[in-house]
Amino acid sequence: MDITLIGVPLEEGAGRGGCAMGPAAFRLAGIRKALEELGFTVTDRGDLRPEPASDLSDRPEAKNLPVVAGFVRSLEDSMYQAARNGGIPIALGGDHSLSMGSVSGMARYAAEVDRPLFVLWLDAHADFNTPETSPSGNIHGMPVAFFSGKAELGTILPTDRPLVSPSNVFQVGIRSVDEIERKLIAENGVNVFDMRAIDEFGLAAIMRQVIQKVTEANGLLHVSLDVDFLDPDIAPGVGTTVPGGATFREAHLIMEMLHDTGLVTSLDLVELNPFLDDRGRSARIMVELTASLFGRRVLDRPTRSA
Ligand code: DIR
Ligand code: MN
Ligand code: MN
Ligand code: MN
Repeated sequence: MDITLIGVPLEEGAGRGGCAMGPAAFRLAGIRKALEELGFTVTDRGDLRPEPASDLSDRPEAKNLPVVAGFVRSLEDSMYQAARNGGIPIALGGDHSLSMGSVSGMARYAAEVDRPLFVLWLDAHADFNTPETSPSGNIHGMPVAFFSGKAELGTILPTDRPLVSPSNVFQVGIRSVDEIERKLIAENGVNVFDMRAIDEFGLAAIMRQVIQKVTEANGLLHVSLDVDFLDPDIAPGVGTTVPGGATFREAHLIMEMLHDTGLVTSLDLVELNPFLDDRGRSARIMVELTASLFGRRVLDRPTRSA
């Protein structure tokens, strides 16, 4: 099986700079070698070099739209092409606005092979703002609304592109949602498992539900991992830390359970800000989690139930 790495040095969707250094930090933390050791053939496509979209203009409620749009267009096509060539694309971010492109590209591929696309959104935030509801104007708070067709952001991508139904989006780890955003996720039927749900039911029970839904529908599964899903004590290298995040073991459990299903067909690693990191710890934990997702395990046998 082939894995394609796509660097996306985009930081203009976030409120502060630094995410553009993310792809370099993932490479330095050894993402390629970790995947090769698991038996994958890895192609690193280098970093995308987008053309800022000259047909779109900057506006206060969607900051840096032309730059974000340039990356999104380019990534949409790169993800689609990599999947179409039979590989698993991994977007190395870059801020979370890049998921407008990665998810849309996978939605195009899913429509072509006539299978539904599901998205597992691992994040402290719901990222379901629109230019009208966003308190910050930062586009990294809008990607889920965008690929669901609920955020009007001009013609970043064709309006007749395949969308993802919000009911096919599973959000896990959520603990910071804006006031109007809260109404939007409820109205649109996004499946939200907040930190309370994790505390109350445990991640294994939540993941079994997600896995069952995707399996029953014969779906493709895109995983979008925001560094701030993790507790800031273990992953400080992100601009929007929120206390009370997932632990090291909780995050690994998700990855290990997903690996056993073989459902995952694409991945985003986003919001890593190496400028804020502590000696590469956050980059390394993201690489470790990626290795777990693609099959690194402690023992060479299926986990037994106790
Ligand atoms: C906040 C913060 N909800 C916003 N969002 C994100 O600006 O829309 N922070 N995604 O990482
Ligand atoms: Mn996010
Ligand atoms: Mn976040
Ligand atoms: Mn592991």
